[in-house]
Amino acid sequence: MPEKALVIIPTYNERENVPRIVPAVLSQDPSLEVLIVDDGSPDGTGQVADEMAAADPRIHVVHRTGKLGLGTAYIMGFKWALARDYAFIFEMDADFSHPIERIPDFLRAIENADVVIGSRYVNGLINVVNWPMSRLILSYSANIYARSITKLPLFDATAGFKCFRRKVLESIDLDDVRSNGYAFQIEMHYRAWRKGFRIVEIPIVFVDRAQGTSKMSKKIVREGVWMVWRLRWWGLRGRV
Ligand SMILES: Nc1nc2c(ncn2[C@@H]2O[C@H](COP(=O)(O)OP(=O)(O)OP(=O)(O)O)[C@@H](O)[C@H]2O)c(=O)[nH]1
Ligand SMILES: [Mg+2]
Repeated sequence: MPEKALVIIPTYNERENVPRIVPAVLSQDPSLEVLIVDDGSPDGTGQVADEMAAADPRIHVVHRTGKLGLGTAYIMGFKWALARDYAFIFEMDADFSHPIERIPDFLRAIENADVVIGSRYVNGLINVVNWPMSRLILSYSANIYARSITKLPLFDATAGFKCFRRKVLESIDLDDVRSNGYAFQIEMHYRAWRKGFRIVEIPIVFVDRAQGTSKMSKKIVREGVWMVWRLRWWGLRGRV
């Protein structure tokens, strides 16, 4: 039996995207399964996902009662995966920003790594398509800021398309992870790096969503601004 991989896709109002993205993911490799973590989307995404799961044993869904944030959605997904026999666990957005056809490259790279990150900014290149300049500047400067404060040796510290080897998630205290917005990505990278895991960045091209709406907010940015200081503090104290 080949080792199984789970692609976790958190959703909030992604009704147009879910029926297209899930089959696209599953077609990349027979070892793949999908877990949708839906936060009671008012547009009925959860129901659409349930119908798909009923028709295909490789599709799974968990529901939460309201919009509780991306970070806690992933934590729930990680715990779900660790309670089962998945060897590799992916994070991926539902909005086609992440190039699905690169999943086989992640599976190849993880053979010699513990975490594989799809990076938009490897070697100073900027591989982002269709973002307004303001959003690009925000993301790029957030990366420089996060790197300079935490010393995290990554080009794309806030990347959201990645694959973890199971042991990485097993070794992180998931109940201790604090951040919920895009700081969540920084925090997971930081914790994995501090534990000495092998982190590899592979270049990807990130494309802005075509369907549905963004959940980016000022609150998410604010959380990122102070969270990196907290991580640095934890690092100094040897807490993570
Ligand atoms: N379950 C759950 N999913 C969420 C939540 N917030 C965002 N998501 C999902 O997380 C993924 C990333 O969210 P996006 O809205 O694309 O956020 P973003 O990528 O920062 O913003 P965009 O620029 O619009 O792409 C998408 O699949 C969303 O549906 C949440 O609170 N709960
Ligand atoms: Mg997005």
